Amino acid sequence: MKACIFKDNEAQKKFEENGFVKFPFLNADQCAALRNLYEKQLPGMVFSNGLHISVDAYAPEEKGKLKTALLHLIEPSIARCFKPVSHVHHGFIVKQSESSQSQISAHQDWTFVAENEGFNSGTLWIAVNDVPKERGGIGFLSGSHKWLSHTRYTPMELAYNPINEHRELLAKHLVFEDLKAGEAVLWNHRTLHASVANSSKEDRMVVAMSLFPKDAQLKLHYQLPTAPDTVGIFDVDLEFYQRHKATDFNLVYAQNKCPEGLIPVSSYPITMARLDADKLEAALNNSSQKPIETNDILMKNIEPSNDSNVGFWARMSKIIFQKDA
Ligand SMILES: O=C(O)CCC(=O)C(=O)O
Repeated sequence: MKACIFKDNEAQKKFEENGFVKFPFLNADQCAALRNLYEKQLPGMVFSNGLHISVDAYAPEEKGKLKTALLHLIEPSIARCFKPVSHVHHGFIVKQSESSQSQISAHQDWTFVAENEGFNSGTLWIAVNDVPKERGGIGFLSGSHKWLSHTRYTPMELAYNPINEHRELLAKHLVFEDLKAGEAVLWNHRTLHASVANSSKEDRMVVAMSLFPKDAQLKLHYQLPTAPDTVGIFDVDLEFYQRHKATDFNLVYAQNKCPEGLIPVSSYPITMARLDADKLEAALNNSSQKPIETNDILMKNIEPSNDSNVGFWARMSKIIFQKDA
């Protein structure tokens, strides 16, 4: 990998091997201060199906204030655990107690850096209270960052991802991590992950942000409205994702424009490679003996399916627009 993220070699090794790693991150005082911040934010938090995601619920100015308040408490831990990193997309991800619809289905996160040049980015997901599986816990498909190596682009309502039609199968192989308050997980944005509904009697309080090495340029991968079989790559500044919500890109696309009138620095064609369900299942069942190779599970000579109407992104649209996607 071009740039290491963790100072601790063991954590870095696990992150590279498995695509996620759990580690101690906050002390008890930091957790207590974050719980206070959460209590102050709670009256203004918008929930849908028991789920609040600050980065998609708040306006840019509110996001900026929350980022400042969070980093004031968290920055010492970032400096302790990580080599020089940049971070974007700061906020709470809350699941209300006994919210039977608050699950998030299996997905990968967007591409934020030049992964093809060896850079990696990830989500830092910090448990402010204990997060066992039944409190909306999170699971990962170990090693999937290595073979699900395609880019993930916007607008999310249009984007093709070969995992879309295999979510249920993939979800059967997730490894769930119980977190204690103050522990965190960093996962590679390529790693397939999902979280279950909160069936416990306590709200789940998590703080999350996206993290990447300081020397990596932040990118936006956006399907070009003027050439819809092509994804444009845009260099964007560190406040770009604070100025935008995930759903903004679809609105800009509908106007036949690029976000903020930006010009792509490069582009690539959308390939629509599909995965063969039987080969994928066999590879997943056999993955402790033989690492999965993308080429071994690709479907040959089959018409592509662009079913983005299921799963995480459809769910996000539903949450954000308050309607069926
Ligand atoms: O907070 C959760 O339950 C899941 C979050 C997630 O999947 C994400 O941030 O990509």
